[in-house]
Amino acid sequence: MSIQNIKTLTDNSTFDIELRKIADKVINDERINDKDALTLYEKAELGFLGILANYIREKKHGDKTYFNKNFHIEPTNICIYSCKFCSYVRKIGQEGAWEYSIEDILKTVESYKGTGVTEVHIVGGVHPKRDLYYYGEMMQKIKKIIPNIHIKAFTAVELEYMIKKAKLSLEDGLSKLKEYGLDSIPGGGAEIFHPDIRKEICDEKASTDMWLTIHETAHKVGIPSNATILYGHVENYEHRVHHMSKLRELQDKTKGFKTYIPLKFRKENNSMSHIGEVTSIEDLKNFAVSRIYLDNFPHLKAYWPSIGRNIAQLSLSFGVDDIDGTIDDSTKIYSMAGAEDQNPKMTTNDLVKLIKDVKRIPIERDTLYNVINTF
Ligand code: V47
Ligand code: SF4
Repeated sequence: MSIQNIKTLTDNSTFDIELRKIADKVINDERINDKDALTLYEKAELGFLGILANYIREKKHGDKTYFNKNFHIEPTNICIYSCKFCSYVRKIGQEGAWEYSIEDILKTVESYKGTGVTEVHIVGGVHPKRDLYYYGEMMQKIKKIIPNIHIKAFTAVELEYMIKKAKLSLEDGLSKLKEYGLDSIPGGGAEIFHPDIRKEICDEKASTDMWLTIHETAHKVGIPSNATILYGHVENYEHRVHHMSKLRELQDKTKGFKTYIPLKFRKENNSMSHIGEVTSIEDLKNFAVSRIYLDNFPHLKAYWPSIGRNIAQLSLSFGVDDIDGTIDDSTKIYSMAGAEDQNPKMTTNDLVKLIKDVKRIPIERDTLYNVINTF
């Protein structure tokens, strides 16, 4: 069904008046408010959401669907915090803990030399003994091996700790990291901003205000970033809208966010397993409402290792225009939490096929969405 048909459908007097008003706003390029977003979550059926979200997606990007050639480095899973949803955290000396040395990491980087990767995504636990200077040295050495690689690294949670440990202000700490080679900041650590839920699932780590301030300061010193939400656990729709409202507000101010990445809670091997997981319908619905609400975010990403390839492919009709990258089996966060892909890895051909199979145009991008190759 096209957007014209949506008009015909909603003009029908039996159609829900609130949903009709929201559809009119979308068609007229007007921003929806928090109450509208809640109404979409609570009342709208999936097909209706898909049409509105797809209308926005195609207006912004046409059929273009972005991916990149990337790999992850997770220097350590040792962390001073114990977020309840985290399946991979370990304490020093605990079975299953890892801490790679800079030499180990450089060996990994060396193995990607000449392969065409454009991005390395580096995140891990907040290790009590590792600091800003350690990670600075690591980044400098990485760039000696692959000078043009984009380093997207450290969640706001890791950044808060390392900058505090270095006794620097946020602005000075981030500027220093930029000098060392930090090019952008990934969206992790956001989880859910509402204080009631944040307290329940990750009480100890960086607060909502701190997460937002770190991203705001990063944007100020010229470091772009992403934003995530961890959804599908104990939060309700109001909490999700509250989360997005904080991001939309900051983006109005700085325009420094590149992409929004909803991350579905995966339940294996963590202390929230009993909660279970939401359905794939809920995943698609959440992508669609995110696309409709976050009008100032250029991109919406479905991170395929977290939801599986099939839902990532379907999401391309629900507002998503980016499916992250090749990954090359280099992240453990989702395999340890029970995601479908136990060894997440896709070749460029796999990604191109996945995108072309749903009649979209695959675009290899760099981290900042400059086009590298159109397929
Ligand atoms: O902040 C941890 C999430 C995040 C679980 O910016 C879990 O391009 C679900 O932020 N179930 C880190 N999620 C990953 C992340 C990310 C991933 C891909 C791309 C980008 C980007 C950022 O992983 C954490 C947390 O929200 N996480 N455990 C779990 N059991
Ligand atoms: Fe540590 Fe991050 Fe896991 Fe929380 S989610 S316990 S901060 S590694």
